[in-house]
Amino acid sequence: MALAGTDLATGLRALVGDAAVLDDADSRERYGRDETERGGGPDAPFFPPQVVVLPERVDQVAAVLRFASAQRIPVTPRGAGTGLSGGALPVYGGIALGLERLGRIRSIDARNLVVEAEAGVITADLQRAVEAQGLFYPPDPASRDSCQLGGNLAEDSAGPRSCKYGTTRAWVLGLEAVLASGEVIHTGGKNRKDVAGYNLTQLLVGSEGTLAVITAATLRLTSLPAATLTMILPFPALAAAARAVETICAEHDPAACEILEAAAIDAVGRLMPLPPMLRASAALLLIELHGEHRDRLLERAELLAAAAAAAGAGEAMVAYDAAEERRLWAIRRRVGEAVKYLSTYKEADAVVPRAALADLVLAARAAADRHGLQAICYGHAGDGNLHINLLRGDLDAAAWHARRDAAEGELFEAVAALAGKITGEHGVGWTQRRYLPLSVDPPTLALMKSVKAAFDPMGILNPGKIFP
Ligand code: LAC
Ligand code: ZN
Repeated sequence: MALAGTDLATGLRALVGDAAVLDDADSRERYGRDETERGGGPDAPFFPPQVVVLPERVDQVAAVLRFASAQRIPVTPRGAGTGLSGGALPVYGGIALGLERLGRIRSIDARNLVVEAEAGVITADLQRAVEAQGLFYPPDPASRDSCQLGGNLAEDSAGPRSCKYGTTRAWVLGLEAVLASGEVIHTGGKNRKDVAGYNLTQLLVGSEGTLAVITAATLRLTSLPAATLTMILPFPALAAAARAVETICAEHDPAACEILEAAAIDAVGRLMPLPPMLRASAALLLIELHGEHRDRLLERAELLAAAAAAAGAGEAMVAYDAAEERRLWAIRRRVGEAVKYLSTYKEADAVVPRAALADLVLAARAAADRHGLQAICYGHAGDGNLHINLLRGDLDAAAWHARRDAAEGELFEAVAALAGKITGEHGVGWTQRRYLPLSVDPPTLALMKSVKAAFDPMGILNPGKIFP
């Protein structure tokens, strides 16, 4: 039996103190949204929790979960709220459990190339802290200046550099997490090898806050690349750019290989000035190379440009210094935000085996065209992962919903036919649940549900997510 708002807040204040519990209208409003389809105003999903709890310590997280279990109250864990699939939305109300105050980097162990950090650490802060010691934590979601480690772990977030270095999960050696019952568990550790029991670490990564609340992680590091090179290859069409990716990745091992179509770049052009050459072509690949010496990378860039030219690319542009590199990457990172300013939109985060990327591009375009919608495509070409944004434009609500659902459904059918998945890095969350059966067969889905029941028998943790 769920408690009413005030009783709930009073009970929680007795456990974790007044300062950690917010139930004023502003806070409930703020924690009732994330970045999912935001910018679209009234269309953006909004589910205010009854109460917001911001613990500072793991024992407080445990106390909140023990209480929520006893009272059968839904708990929605949350990082910075930068998610794009509604994972942090408290769709059944209850408690929004923000981990933002668990913000300590507990240790940087340079001898073992490991960092231990709490869920609320901002990803870019973690990167800067290890980089100050010549070390490197590669995962780089577009939102890295504001998103938090706990959210990255819950969603298995990725970004451009996962092309070479893998997604967040590739860097996780161990976790501290709190179960729905309030028990604190520790999985993995600092060891590079560990087959002592099931790999619960990797089960929790990407579980979208439905199995346990991650409070801290032990992360693997590597050494900072000595040299980097960023280059742009213009193409006459998006599919042509997509077709060039296979060879580039097979032969040149880029750290990042991103694809952008002109409409994505134009959207950013409304927020900031752009170099003219970025506006001149229908599509671009933005590529980053990592290595030991700049000279070697320049030689590699020449080979890469020649291979791309054979696949239809125009003249390549290489960023001449670090400031220019940062500028190009800032443009890329702002695409998601820029699309939000254009129109209400729905984003599909489709991923296919890399060699099928051009087919995915064509399928996305065809699905949008069939239903008279504009689609803006960009994303992580090297991972076969495309962000397909369907825009509402000036359609009325009924037409928009009908066309959006039809186009999206056809797109995901095509993705399944290409042996792809409905989401590569944004998560199933709340917005993509109905499509999960296109990516997971019935016995596998049934097993996932029993895993959920084993971790969270009462279903209090982030209910309403992942499963159709
Ligand atoms: C990006 C986010 C939207 O790649 O995933 O920009
Ligand atoms: Zn992305």
